[in-house]
Amino acid sequence: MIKKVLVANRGEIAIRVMRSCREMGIETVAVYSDVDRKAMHVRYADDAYPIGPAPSSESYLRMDKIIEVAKLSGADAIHPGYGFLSENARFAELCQKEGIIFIGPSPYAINTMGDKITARKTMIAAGVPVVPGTTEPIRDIKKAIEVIKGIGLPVMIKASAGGGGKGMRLVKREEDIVNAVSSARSEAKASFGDDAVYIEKYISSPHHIEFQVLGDQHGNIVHLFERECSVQRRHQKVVEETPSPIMTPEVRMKMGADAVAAARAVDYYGAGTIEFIVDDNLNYYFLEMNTRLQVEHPITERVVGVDLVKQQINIANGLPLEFKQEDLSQNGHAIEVRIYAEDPDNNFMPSPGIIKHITEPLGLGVRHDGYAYVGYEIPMYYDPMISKLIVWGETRKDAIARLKRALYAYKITGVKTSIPYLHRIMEVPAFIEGRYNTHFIEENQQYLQPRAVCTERCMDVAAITAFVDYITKLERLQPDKPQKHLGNNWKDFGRKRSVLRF
Ligand code: MV4
Repeated sequence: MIKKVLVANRGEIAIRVMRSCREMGIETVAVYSDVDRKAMHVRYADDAYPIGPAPSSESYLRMDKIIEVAKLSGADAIHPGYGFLSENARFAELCQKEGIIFIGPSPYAINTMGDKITARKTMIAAGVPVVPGTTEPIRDIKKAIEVIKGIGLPVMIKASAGGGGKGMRLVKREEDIVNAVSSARSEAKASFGDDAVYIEKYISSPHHIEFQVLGDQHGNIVHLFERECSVQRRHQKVVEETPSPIMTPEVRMKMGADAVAAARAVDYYGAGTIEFIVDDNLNYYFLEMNTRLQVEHPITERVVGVDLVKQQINIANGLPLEFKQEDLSQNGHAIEVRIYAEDPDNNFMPSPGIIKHITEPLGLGVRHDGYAYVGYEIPMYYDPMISKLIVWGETRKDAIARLKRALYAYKITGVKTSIPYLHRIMEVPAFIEGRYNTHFIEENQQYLQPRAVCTERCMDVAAITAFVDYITKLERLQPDKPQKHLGNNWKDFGRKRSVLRF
């Protein structure tokens, strides 16, 4: 049984993984780059080892160094988190070879799903619906034009090694085919070292709905229902919720069964996600499988009541799943928003810097997964996500109200954040009504612009601090004069100073 886990990651996810380890009585080892010496995950772990300079290619992506630290520290398993080495089949293999448990799926499953053309073929063989298109890489441009005429324009040209939008081209006109294929090809070559591209029919206003799956090493696979992830900006998710507001019980059952079939087709074990695009008539198509724990996993944890990291560790230990499909159900509604160190009022420019103040939201139904603390410098080398705010409510309406309450209380100074932008999203009619697809952000620009200053009272910590400073100064200047004129009503002071923008 696993006794010590090396977490090959940083930021909120490293801490998230260590929390479950601690609850399970498992020791933790952190690794860190030079700029992360003072990072929270280093403080949280039982043990911490430096692995190199700031660029991830010289630290968090260095398989050799990470394996070396695992051996040195006596870790018997490695959890890769998300990003970095989490979907690297060679790393999973290397762990195996070195006698270290990789807390994740088999190298075979990672490889098969990592190559989108192979994944499509495998899904077709498994009877899982895929977007109409090709199952072989395009070799001959003349043949490609024939195929596209057969499918009908518009189409998408996609890189087989891609995912997440890289190496992807939308083609609307026949005369653009040749250029689109060649530019997709060269982008794929440059990004992935593999220029294989394929064709899919374009689904015009899709929803992005994904299913969480869990499989053990004995062939048991269950799904933990869906996550609606259509609120995205430049292929970056901004808001995720479960259940999806557009789902029906019938379609949910069918998609869940297909998600399990998709996982079964690669003998999947571990936690994974099947991504579907879904049109307005609830026709759905397999898009890709993510063979890792995802950023948005907490909404599933909250609604289904399962600790996904604990399950990953149990699965890696070879234990059978402790529940069957019929034991699982969705309870209430959860929403997650991602807080980025970016300036939403200045084209989402990254805003690295030192955290001067942070008040995290608390209270009933609120979870905050982060890693920032006062004095910490958000480095510019990694993903600018600083935290995730996850709320639960009995209904979708309750969850939205709770999220707005939590965003109201959430204060970060020192860096710009997307908090005001997230607040604005919660006021968009289409979001409130649950009528949105992947075009939500572009279609609702008018609601998402910075708003006029709002003069509502805001009793934030900055205001209270400013008041106390003010009184202290007065008392120092006039020690004999009781400061009665302001009374002890700091709320007045707070009201005067408050500037709440969202
Ligand atoms: C598509 C599509 C429409 N039709 N494929 C974007 C990222 C990558 N995972 C797949 N993506 C898409 N593939 C076909 N055949 C539209 C998108 C897409 C999208 C998908 C999910 C979430 C947000 C999106 C934003 C733009 C385009």
